[in-house]
Amino acid sequence: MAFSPIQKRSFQQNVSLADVIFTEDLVFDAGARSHLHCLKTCVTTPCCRAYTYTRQSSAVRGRVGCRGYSAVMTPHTASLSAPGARTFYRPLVQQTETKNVAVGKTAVQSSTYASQDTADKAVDNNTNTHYNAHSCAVTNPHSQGSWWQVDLGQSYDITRVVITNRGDCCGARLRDFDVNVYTENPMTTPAAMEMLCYHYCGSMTQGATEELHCDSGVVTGRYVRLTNAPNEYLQLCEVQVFALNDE
Ligand SMILES: [Ca+2]
Repeated sequence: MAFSPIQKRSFQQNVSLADVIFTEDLVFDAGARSHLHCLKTCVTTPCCRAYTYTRQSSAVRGRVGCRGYSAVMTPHTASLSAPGARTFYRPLVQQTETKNVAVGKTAVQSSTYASQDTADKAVDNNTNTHYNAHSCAVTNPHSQGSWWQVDLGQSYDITRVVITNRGDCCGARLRDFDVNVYTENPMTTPAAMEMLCYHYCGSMTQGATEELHCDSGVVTGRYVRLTNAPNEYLQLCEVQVFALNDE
């Protein structure tokens, strides 16, 4: 895999651990000949979004080497830095926008499990995670992966998507999903170009709300589609979309 300066710049040193919280999901734990080698290992390893690199000279008791993590911004604390380790993470852009541009917009999904589980329930500005609250969009399973899609009504420079998973049951069904962005509606334009904002690795915690920051920093488009792992129900109690041009 070619390694470009852009990829190198897509990581920045984590100068304040308070600003960025990681899950404990370790993607790899390996030796590294150099910082660049460690960076390359993360860039070329699926799901690696952060890494720590510890040089021989600065290691105290922690392992010398390179660890990669699947990083998400979640409001719980975790400490993954060994003494002497430097931590690097994506994304580069510090995101402060606060307006959810998806709320109330037109949503559709691949199928609807029960009559009240319609796609619009994921943009109804209600993050209640109990199925019986009737504020979750739920599909049937699909061999190609069930999907849910929102039309934002105009093009936005999307930076992150915030997903709320079902809380009363079956949270592990939401797993290994893609969040893609399109400029054209993929329902009416099958050849519409798909731009990946985020691939979620593993299952999301039941009842959790997680912020998924687009790997490339910003993805510009009008349609946001979430496609779940094949043969799973898709259960989304809320999907919030944040963008730079959210006026
Ligand atoms: Ca909802």
